[in-house]
Amino acid sequence: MMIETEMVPEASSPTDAGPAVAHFHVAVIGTGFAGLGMAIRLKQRGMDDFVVLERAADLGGTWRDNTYPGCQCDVPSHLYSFSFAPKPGWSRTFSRQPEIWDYLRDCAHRHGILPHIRFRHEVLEAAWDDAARLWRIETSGGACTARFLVAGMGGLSEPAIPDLPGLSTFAGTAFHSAAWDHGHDLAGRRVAVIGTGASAIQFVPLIQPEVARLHLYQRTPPWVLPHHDREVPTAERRLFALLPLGQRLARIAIYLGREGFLPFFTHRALSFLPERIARRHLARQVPDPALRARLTPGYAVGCKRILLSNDYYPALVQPNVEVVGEGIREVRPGSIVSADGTEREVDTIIFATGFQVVDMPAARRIRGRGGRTLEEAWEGSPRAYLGTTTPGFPNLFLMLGPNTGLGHTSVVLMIECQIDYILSCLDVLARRRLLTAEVLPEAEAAYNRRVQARMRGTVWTTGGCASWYLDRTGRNTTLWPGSTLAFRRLTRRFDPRAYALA
Ligand code: N01
Repeated sequence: MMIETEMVPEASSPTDAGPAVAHFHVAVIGTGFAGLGMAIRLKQRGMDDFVVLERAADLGGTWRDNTYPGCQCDVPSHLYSFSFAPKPGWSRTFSRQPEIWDYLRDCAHRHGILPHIRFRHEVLEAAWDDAARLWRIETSGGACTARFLVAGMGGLSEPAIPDLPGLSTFAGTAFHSAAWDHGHDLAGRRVAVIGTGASAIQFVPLIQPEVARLHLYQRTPPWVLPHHDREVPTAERRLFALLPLGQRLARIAIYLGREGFLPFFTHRALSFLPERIARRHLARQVPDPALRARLTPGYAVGCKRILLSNDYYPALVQPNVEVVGEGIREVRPGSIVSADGTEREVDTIIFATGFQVVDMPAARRIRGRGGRTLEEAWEGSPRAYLGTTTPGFPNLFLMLGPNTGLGHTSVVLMIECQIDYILSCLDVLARRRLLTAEVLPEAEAAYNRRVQARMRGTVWTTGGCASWYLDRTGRNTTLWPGSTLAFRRLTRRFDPRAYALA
C-alpha cells in the first residue's frame, strides 16, 4: 500500500518557527542495515518524501567502519541479508566485511536510495516540537524537520575506549578495532591487544604472524566454538541465481537451525551441551594446561556472546604471543604495567574493547516532550515498547532499540519486523488522517515487565558473567529473550490501542 503524505496544517507549518528548512514526512538516521532497510521499504511502497541522514561520507554503518583484518559476520550470509533483497552469489557461507559492505552499497544503488541520503549530516540534536507536531533536526550539514523520525544508529556505532591511567602519555600508536589504522604497518611491532571479544578473536590470528610480540590483555575469557565457514562453490551460487526458490529454502533451513539454538540460551540447564563442545575445541587446540586454564571461562556458555573461530586458539599458542590475565594498572610512554607490576614494552596498542551499547551517545541527542532526552527518560536503563517506541517521544521509532538484540541468530530479522511495524503505524495514521502516535506509558511498562519476566532463568541473567547486555541496574536491556517468530507476531501489525493517537 502506498503511504499518503499528510497535509501539515497551516498553523503548525514547519516554517513558522523561523527561516524555511526542508521538511520530510520521514527522516531516517543512519545507513546501516536498519536505516537502509527502512529507506528501501519506504521506497518500495512508493514513498519519496523521506531523507536519510548519514554522518559519514559513505553508507554501511558498522560494516563500513569495521575494516579490521578478518572482519567477518558470525551469522550465515543467506540469513544476514534482507529477505527482500536476496543475493545468490555470496562467496562464503559467513561473509567477510568487504562483501557485506558491497552488498549494502549495491542495495542502496539498486533500490534508488542514494538520492535520498545526505552524507556528512551528523545528527547533533533532534527535538520534538509539540506545537508543530514534528521533529526539528539539527545536523552538521544543516537543519530539517520531519513528521516521523526513525533512529537507525544501532548499538555498535560508538567505540568504547577504557580510561586507562596514563593512556594520554603513550608515545606509540593506539587505535580501536572499529577505526583500524591501515597506515600503521604492524610488521615487527610489539603490540598490545586489549580485549578478547568478537572483534579481537577475528583479527588476532591474522596479525599474529606479522608482529614481533603480541600481548593479549584478557579480562574475561570468551567461550569459543568451532566455525563452519566455507567457500561457496561457483556451481552452488549459479544454482541459487537460477533457482531463487532454492535460495529461499536454504534461508529457511538456516533460519530454523538457528532458532533451534535458542533453548541453550533461555534454559540455563541446557548450557552444558555447548560447553562440552567448547571445552573439547579448547582441549584439542591448546595442549598447555596452564594456558588452557587461563583461557577457560568461569561462566555459562552464552552469558556473553558465543564466539566462533578455528584459528584463534592456534594463534595464542605461538611463541610470540602472551595471554595476560592480569588487569592493566598503568600505561607509560613505551609500555604497559599490569596489576602484578610486570612492565611490557609495547609500541602499538589496539583496543578491541567494544562499543557504548547501553550508554549510547545518541540517547543524549534526542529530545522528546518538554525537552527531556532519551537518556534522561531512561535513567541508565533503556526501555521501549517492542524495542521501538517510547512514551514522551511521539513519532519516534528506534531501530534495534532496547531488547531487540539477539544472541542466536540474525538481527536483520528483528530489523525487518520493526520496519513492518513502523510502516503499519504510518498506514494507520494516514488512513485515519492523524498526525501523531505516542505509546502509552502503561503499555510500555507492561510490555517491559513481560520481557524482564522472560529473562528469568536465561543464561544471560543466571550465567554468572558481567556483560554489555546488562545495563547499570543489572537488567538485560539489550537482548530479546524469545524467538524471532514471537517478535514477528508482536510486530506484524501496529496496535493502536497501545498508543495515544492525535
Ligand atoms: O567487543 P566486546 P567487540 N580493560 O564488547 C574487553 C559485534 N561483532 O568489538 O569481557 C580490559 O564483545 C572485554 O572484557 P570483558 C558483536 O555483537 C560482531 O569484540 O568485558 N578489557 C571484552 O573482552 C559483538 O558482541 C561480529 O571482561 C576490557 C572486549 O574488551 C560486538 O560487536 C564481529 C576493558 C570487548 O568485547 C562487540 O564486539 C565483531 C577494559 N577496560 C563484532 N573494557 C560478527 O561476527 C572492555 N574490555 C557479526
